[in-house]
Amino acid sequence: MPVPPSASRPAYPGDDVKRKRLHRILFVDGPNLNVLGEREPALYGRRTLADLRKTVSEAARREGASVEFFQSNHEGEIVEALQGARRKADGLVINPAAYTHTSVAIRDALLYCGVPAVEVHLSNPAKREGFRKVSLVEDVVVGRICGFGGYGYVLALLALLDHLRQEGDRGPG
Ligand code: CA2
Repeated sequence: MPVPPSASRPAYPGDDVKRKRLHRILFVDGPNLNVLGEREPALYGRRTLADLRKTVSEAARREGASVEFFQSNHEGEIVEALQGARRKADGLVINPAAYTHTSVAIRDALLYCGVPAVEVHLSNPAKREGFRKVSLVEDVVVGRICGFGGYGYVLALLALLDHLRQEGDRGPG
């Protein structure tokens, strides 16, 4: 005769497992990254943005995170994506591309967004022209990953997830 479920025992196997929500990570790419792989392979590699996204999605699946991607050549659209991420994302990986060096608007939107962010660059801007040595977002992100090509996007994901897990371990108090 079947035993009725009791308060001390789960009704079904696995019912007692507390499932954690997946971390939702938004990847934001700035101007000209839509044509990645088409020119300047010595600087940026031969892989397209679609290739990088596939590799990132595979890493996210292994890590148990969910990822979304956004790219725009327009500063205002990037600002709006960051504003929207305030309630929808747990973390951001952002390559602001040329806007890294110029955009107060993107910096302000990152601050408004308020979620932990990692700045990523395919090249190492510190080894390039003087104007690329300035980042207007470097002090509002958790950290930066530069100079590892497309693999930097995976490194950024892993570093961000580790940061979010440590934040979770500390708990909201
Ligand atoms: O190294 C990076 O990831 C950069 O953010 C790339 C930007 C550059 O302005 C930053 O200083 C560093 C450039 C984006 C991509 O530009 C392309 C140029 C030619 C062909 C394909 C992409």
